[in-house]
Amino acid sequence: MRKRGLALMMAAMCMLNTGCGANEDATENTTNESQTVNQTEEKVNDTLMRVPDGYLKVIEEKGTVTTITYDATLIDGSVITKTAYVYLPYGYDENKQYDIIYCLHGGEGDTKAYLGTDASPGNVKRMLDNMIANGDIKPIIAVAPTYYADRSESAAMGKAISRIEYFTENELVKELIPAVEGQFSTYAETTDLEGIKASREHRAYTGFSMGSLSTWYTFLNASDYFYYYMPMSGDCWINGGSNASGAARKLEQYCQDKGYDGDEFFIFAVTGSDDIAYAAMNSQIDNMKKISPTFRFTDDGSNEKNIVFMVEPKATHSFAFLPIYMYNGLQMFFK
Ligand code: FER
Repeated sequence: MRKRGLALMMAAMCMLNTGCGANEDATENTTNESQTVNQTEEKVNDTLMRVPDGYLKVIEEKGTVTTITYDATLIDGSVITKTAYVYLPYGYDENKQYDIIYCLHGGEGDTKAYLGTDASPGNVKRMLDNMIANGDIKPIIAVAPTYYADRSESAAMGKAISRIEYFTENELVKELIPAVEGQFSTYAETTDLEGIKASREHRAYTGFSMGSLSTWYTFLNASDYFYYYMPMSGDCWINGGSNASGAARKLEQYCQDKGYDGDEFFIFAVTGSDDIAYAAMNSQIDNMKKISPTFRFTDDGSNEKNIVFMVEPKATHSFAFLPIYMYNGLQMFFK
């Protein structure tokens, strides 16, 4: 505890002093880092809270990971049975209502990426148990589905993009949500579109890498049904690739078309300074700051911020950082 406090103090001093590295260990990066890293440091305006020690351990008061199957209509119109993993918090009670988060894997990931299985629980599942047990967040349901028809599709990037577009426009709201929230108790009183819309303030969406792309697309394709978004390490591609100003323009135009004034959503965007997504994501955010009045990065007195962008020093493009990203993001959600 004392050690962590000291490290945080050093990190804070570090940010004031432009000569030292973005890492907590002030001695590590002094003179030989590239210009890019120094620019990165300037962007690290806030520090992500550390996941407390022991938060990835299996505990007594643990939730369960179960599966749900549902009919999913593919792009070609055929229907297959798909499986999603569902986390139910400790003491889940079908007479209560729960906030819910949908968690999407990356291009090469699958439905086990976040929660694992009940027999072999993943990092995020164990962390949810600990966060809930310690009162960091209220009990929530988490769902880990896939935008692929089957695991064999995960190798081809082009497939991922087309599947993500299709998933966020169709399957997500028309098939997956009704299946999950028809079976488990959320704030959706009914699972038709009206019921899903009415409960949007109790629904979040997150994803890593290509799952982050799917998060931006869910904003663009299904914002009637979700209030909270957590894109992790992935920017909003336009026509299959990064386009920072194009993405900012598209997101702002979408808000204009919807008549949004900025109170309709909250986005926690996050990545690592050494992540392959850093440059593109950072550039998108910079463009959003410049041209998108609907996205409010600061409180201006009368309006609260509706988007936060945080960068974890040294973090690379790895699932290993999901716990710290989600530990921080989840505590900003469902307020
Ligand atoms: C990004 C960087 C990397 C991104 C996606 C990736 C959507 C995906 C990489 C992979 O799956 O190999 O900014 O944004």
